[in-house]
Amino acid sequence: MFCFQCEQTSGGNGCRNVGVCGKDAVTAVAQDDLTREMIALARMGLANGRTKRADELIVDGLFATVTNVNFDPQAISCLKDEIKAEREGLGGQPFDGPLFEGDTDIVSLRSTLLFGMRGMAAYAHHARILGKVDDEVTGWFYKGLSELANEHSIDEWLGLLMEFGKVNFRCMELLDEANTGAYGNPSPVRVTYNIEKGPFIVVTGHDLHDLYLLLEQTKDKGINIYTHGEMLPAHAYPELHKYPHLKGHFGTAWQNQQKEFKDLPAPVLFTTNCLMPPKDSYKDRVFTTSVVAYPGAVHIIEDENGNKDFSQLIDKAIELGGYPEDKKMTGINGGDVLTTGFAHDAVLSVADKVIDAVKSGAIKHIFLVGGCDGARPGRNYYTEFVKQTPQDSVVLTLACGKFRFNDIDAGEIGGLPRIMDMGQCNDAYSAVKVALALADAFGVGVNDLPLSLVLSWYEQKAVCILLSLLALGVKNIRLGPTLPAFLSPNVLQVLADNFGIKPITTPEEDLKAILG
Ligand code: SF4
Ligand code: SF3
Repeated sequence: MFCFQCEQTSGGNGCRNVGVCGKDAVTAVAQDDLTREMIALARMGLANGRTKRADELIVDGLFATVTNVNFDPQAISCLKDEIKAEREGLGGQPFDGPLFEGDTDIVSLRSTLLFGMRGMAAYAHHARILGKVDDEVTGWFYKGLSELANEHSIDEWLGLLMEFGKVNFRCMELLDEANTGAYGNPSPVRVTYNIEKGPFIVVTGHDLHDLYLLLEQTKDKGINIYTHGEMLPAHAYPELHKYPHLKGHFGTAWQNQQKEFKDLPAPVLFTTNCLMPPKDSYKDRVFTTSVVAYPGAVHIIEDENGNKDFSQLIDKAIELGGYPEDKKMTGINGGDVLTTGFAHDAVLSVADKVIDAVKSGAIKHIFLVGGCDGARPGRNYYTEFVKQTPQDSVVLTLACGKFRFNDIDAGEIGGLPRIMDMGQCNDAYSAVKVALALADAFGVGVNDLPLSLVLSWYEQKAVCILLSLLALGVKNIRLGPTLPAFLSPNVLQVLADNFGIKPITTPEEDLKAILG
């Protein structure tokens, strides 16, 4: 096996015998075979026309190879066989070209495009489940996968990456339309860390529709629902918030799950990444759905009408019974309340206030501190960075990296909290929308705003978001905790020269450089 798609890759250059994430060689090889089958199907589709089934298989196949999603070689092989059958049925040829071999810079650029597409596939999948598909987005998966099999100059690869970044921005917009169309526009809410006594279920991942289905099926059953990780922003959507048994939030970011789930008297439903190999202490409480899978964990399937039967999960919650008494919990910094819901609609509804505050100097700087969390000790940078931001600045945040600081009470500016959670990683769409609106109001470009992006990455959704930001012309992004192993020195240099992208250093130095 060889895999270097995520930030925790072995030795900072590649996992070779087994993944640091727990992915074994059999699964890794099966994922490479699956990727080759998707390339073959995409080439066929481009030449002879797409089918609805092929559209879905390509999106789901790419999503299944995202880090911490699917650890089940059998599930991966089944997907691969289905894709192969679809291609053969349509008369397409197989593809057995290289994925990660060849000239270092070309491997780097090809891998960047592949990993970006894996991230975008996750977003396209969530949007499709809510009935939203977009021809430009779906069509680009065919184009992008086909291009992986073609030879290109470095400039051509960079052109493809920028084109992809724009399409991924459209895909995030599509998912925003899907989520807000189904569940309303998020509005700011305070979410408790307290767990009430009695049976409960924890839901993690990004799929709001899965949460909705479960809320419906647990109505009036005496079972409470708590979000975990990237599901936190669900509380802000009116059509989900209205369920009185959606009570609060449990736990912090994904890398703490083995510790946090150990003694949990409740089952956990994984709707997406990041799933870690479950420890024996809680293996029987892990339930997966959609493209997430782990050998031995109960997998809940979707029927032909798009429904899911969660009765096994519900029975498990009743069997485990929850805590005998209400339980007080806190975040990493000891806070017991989280706020979320500052997506584009909420922020733009107070745009006048924000603009006035910037004009008057009450808000001197806006930071976007967002992205993935992970296990590396260096990620403490983000906690310290936020703690050291001056009182006359605002911190916008999104994705799961925020659990390092979102329970800190950082105070308010002009009635707005200083730390504002815009949502999940895909809500980077909201951040861009707000930035563009501010730039418009001030009659300047985005790069001329008193705005700095300090991002953390771990898996491939961060890759597609980064490419979108670059494609939109956002410059001087600080990225950490380490730079991607799949970016070769030459490719990195091009990104530094063209976009001013730079690695994080220390909170003190970076703040000084930004504000000085
Ligand atoms: Fe290694 Fe990351 Fe690939 Fe897992 S996803 S095998 S940790 S590079
Ligand atoms: Fe987190 Fe896995 Fe990336 Fe959606 S849940 S941001 S790491």
